[in-house]
Amino acid sequence: MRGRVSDDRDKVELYLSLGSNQGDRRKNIEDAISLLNIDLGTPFKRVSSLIETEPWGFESDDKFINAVVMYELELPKGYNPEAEGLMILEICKDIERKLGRTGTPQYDEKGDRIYTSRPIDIDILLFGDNKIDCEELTVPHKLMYEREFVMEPLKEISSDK
Ligand code: PH2
Ligand code: MG
Ligand code: MG
Repeated sequence: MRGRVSDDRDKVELYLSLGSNQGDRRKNIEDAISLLNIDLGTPFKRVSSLIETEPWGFESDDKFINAVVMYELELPKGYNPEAEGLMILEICKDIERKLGRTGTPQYDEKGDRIYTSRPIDIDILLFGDNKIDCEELTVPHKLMYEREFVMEPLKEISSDK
């Protein structure tokens, strides 16, 4: 029995970005984390400071509150990263809907995303060392390195220092 749990399971760090620029922004972030704790089946391991940021990539008078949260997931050795990543994505989308996010993503004629204000956005930044590139999900997040509102809180709590 010795070390049974750690022998057949991998610890995987999951970093999520949280952003809100509508409604009670702090409460939206806190509620999202509470729901993630439940749906991911474990309390978060680390959370960054909540920072106020200017909208990036679109114009709005409504500033964001942004944060990054880290979960340490225990997954079976040999787990399928894409399948697991898509399950996590579904959890994030479900919580976004629960907290009042509506509508589907819109794109301009060049195929770039048109951003709009939202009560909550939850994005997967990093999922261990996994690289995922499928229609629904790209990990590491494609634009994270260009976004200060992601990198500043990520650096604050990163294990990779
Ligand atoms: N999210 C975006 C686009 N622009 N700007 C800020 N400041 N914070 C965000 O979370 C954010 C953004 C797309 O998801
Ligand atoms: Mg986003
Ligand atoms: Mg998103």
